[in-house]
Amino acid sequence: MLYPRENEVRMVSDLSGIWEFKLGDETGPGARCPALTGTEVIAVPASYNDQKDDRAYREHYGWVYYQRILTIPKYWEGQRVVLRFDAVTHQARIYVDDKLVMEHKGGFLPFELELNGLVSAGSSARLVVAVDNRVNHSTLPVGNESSTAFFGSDNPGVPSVEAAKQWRNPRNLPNFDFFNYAGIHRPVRLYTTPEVYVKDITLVPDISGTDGIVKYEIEIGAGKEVYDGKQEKFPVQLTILDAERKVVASAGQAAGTIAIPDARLWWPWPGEPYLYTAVITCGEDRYEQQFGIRTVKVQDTRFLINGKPFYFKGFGKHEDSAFHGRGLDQCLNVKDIHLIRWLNANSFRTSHYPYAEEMYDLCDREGIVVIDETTAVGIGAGEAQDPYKTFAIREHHEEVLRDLVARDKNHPCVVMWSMGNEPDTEHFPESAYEYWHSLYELTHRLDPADRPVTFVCCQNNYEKDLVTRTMDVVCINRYYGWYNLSGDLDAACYGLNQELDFWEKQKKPVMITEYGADAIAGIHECVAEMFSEEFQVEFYERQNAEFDKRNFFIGEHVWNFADFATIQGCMRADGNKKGLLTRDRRPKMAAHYFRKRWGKMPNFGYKG
Ligand code: BDP
Repeated sequence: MLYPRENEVRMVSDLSGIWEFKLGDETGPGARCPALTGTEVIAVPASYNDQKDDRAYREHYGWVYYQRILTIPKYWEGQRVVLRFDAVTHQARIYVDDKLVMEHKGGFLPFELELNGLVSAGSSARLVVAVDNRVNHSTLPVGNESSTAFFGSDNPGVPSVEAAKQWRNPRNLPNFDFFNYAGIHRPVRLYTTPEVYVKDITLVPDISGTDGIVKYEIEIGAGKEVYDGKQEKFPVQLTILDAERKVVASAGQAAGTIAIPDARLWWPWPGEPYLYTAVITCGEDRYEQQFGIRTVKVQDTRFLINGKPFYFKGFGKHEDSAFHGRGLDQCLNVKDIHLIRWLNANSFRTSHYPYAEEMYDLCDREGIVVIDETTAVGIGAGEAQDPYKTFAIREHHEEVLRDLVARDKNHPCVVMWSMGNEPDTEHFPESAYEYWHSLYELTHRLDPADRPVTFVCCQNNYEKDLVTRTMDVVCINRYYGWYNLSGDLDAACYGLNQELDFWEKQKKPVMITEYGADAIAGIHECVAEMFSEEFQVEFYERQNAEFDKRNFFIGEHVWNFADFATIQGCMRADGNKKGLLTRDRRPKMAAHYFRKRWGKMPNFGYKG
């Protein structure tokens, strides 16, 4: 799905601002939704949870309602008018003048609908967005339906959410470790296109000698018009511009291959992340799509970008900040990109969901490498239940993969897809293999550029796990010295080395996608113990020394870039404190340590 961009023929109107808001309950709205009364104010985009200091907001369970008037200007007559939601978490029902016009499941990817026929140019309509924040065994991310909550609400006296309702307010029991923020998290926009319009663009770059080669495909959509696909009626024109907007190549078909002589490549920072622009015209429409010329390939135990062995230095992150919750915050995104550079890092994973499109645009431009992850976090329910046989998630998971690849396929910053985080691969290894391996094949088929595909594996019995070793890159989350062998870094390094010996035999590239220790900023000790800043530094120093000895080891992503909000619980003091930075982006000692370490490590050839 193309990002809405304004130009000489397309208009974009951002509906961000103050909307009306009302908490609902577990009974969702039906086919009709009458006007809301007795509303409160709410900012869009942002999570609703922290906008009012009220437990009812913070811990809400079920539906909420957003309302505003939308107006289609008279001068948009004759245009296709589209209402686009970048992300509504987790489930949305859209009403135009009382009537249900669209439903969408999944809280981190865009969806849109044409308003032509619903609201005419020169008139207004009442827009209501109903949003459900419930997570359970049929949603991604996954919520618990019994007392096996991830952190916190783990009460052995509560056999199920249903039973708990007898004496406790119903609540979400996330099977993931980030606060279950909800609401309209990203912009809502109206945009126009001519009736015959550029619907989609696929650009697959390659390198041949000094030339850039781009395989392209342009899909044309038609509103009321009948698009017959014939060149004569709606000729498609593709023009490639360099960064100075000089024409470097052009073609007159909707699909083909185009060469860019003496191309400048997209390199991760501090290399030059050079971007070209594809300008597509068809009939009256015009759309511009930026892209980079770069290749990605896994070869033996190496991860190659433009043919050179890349070493990942960076983090798992979250979209998370004070007041906004998980809502888009462009200022924070720019700050984070600058901090990533300050730390001399080169990459991050969009743990544990697709991020806002604006962040990928920044990463394209600033040369930050991204591992793009789906919302599949928390698939597992212990040894008593095979999640792959009992959770109704497969169809939705496929849909998320499809929509994610369709949304992000043209970003040069995206170098690998992560199908999910820390599912159960240990208790039901065969089921897990069946599930993940078929999705792995699907993802390869979905991506026209055929990027490497992986998923991120939980600390487990790695000998039993049949899936992780079959991924293009083995991505492991490990907490030796924290959740196990707590505080004992000698034993932690021993355990880690045992495991690295195992992975070495698999002859695959391996990276650590999470490792870390909580450190509460300001706690200092001479003899480093858990939760102090000194312990966090020592934890990383010791384990990094082990990674440095291993040739097949292609990257280190610390957990986490910054402290972040989680559900309250006895394992969390005001959230997860494993950040190198505090939640308000102040560096802990470990940030200074990594800044020095990464400053000395090249992007390419670190392991020869
Ligand atoms: C890992 C999860 C991550 C958590 C982290 C932690 O992937 O989401 O935040 O542990 O416990 O298991 O800090």
